[in-house]
Amino acid sequence: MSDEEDIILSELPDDELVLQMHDDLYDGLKEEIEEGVNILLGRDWAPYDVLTTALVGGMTVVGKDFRDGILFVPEVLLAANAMKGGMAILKPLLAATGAPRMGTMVIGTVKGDIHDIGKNLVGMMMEGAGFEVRDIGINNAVESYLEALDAGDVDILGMSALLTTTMPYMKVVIDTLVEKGIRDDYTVLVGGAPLNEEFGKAIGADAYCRDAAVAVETAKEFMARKHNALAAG
Ligand code: B12
Repeated sequence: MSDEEDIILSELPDDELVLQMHDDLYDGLKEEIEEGVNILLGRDWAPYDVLTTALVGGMTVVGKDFRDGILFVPEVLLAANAMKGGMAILKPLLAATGAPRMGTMVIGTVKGDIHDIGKNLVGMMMEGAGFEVRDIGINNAVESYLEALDAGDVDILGMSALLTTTMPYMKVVIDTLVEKGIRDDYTVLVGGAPLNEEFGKAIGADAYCRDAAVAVETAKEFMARKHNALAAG
């Protein structure tokens, strides 16, 4: 039996528990991640801190080793699955802030891209901030974005891309909105690890957001501007 199996998560102090959770995420141990999340919550950690420190922090390590060829797709899938287990516990807590309704966001990952953890996280945080979130999933062609926007009452369009090969597709979607004369009906927010502010500007998005917290702040700012503009007539 390895030392690893002797570790009792609930007996670790916070900082060691977080490091252990990074290891467990790396190893794709979903049950351990769920247990760790519950322990931290039981120790009065804010759900957002559990999310960023224990889960996103762990995924950063996974990302590095994936990039360097130390981890491969099957392992990363397991890590993603463990991460989702933890996120499922946090989701209702992040959404239950009782914030007033802020607006509606359609969010989806672009065509050719199946990464959804970041998108899901943004959706969770937006819900927590009082937005209605319509998540249209992964691998979205321009038609499915249009369909979701057509459903009505949408303020914000959020697009996610994690691959340098799929991020240009965001421009295809925005250009289509322009062609149809509906671009200005929406605030377009874009995000994903390979993007940056310059790219966001170049494709005609309203803003690039580096993480879910920035997404919430940016969305709130744009909603406030919209309300002010409406109030000014
Ligand atoms: C997990 C993962 C996978 C999982 C995805 C599981 C899932 N359900 O999502 C699996 C194993 C399936 C996978 C597959 C592949 N992957 Co991958 N993957 C990753 C990894 C390790 C982590 C991504 C992640 O979840 N991060 C954690 C979240 C929380 O962060 P995030 O996504 O960046 O999101 C935050 C912000 O970006 C922002 N944000 C994100 N979206 C949005 C949207 C809006 C509207 C806003 C406002 C903000 C926002 O807010 C989020 C929260 O804070 C990254 C490494 C990395 N550094 O990103 C590689 C990475 C993205 N993958 C990569 C590659 C190459 C692939 C594959 C092509 C591998 C292969 N050979 O098959 C395939 C592609 C499949 C496809 N067609 O999409 C490369 C991309 C390289 C590039 N330059 O394009 C990366 C960078 C790894 C690397 N360095 O090589 N991958």
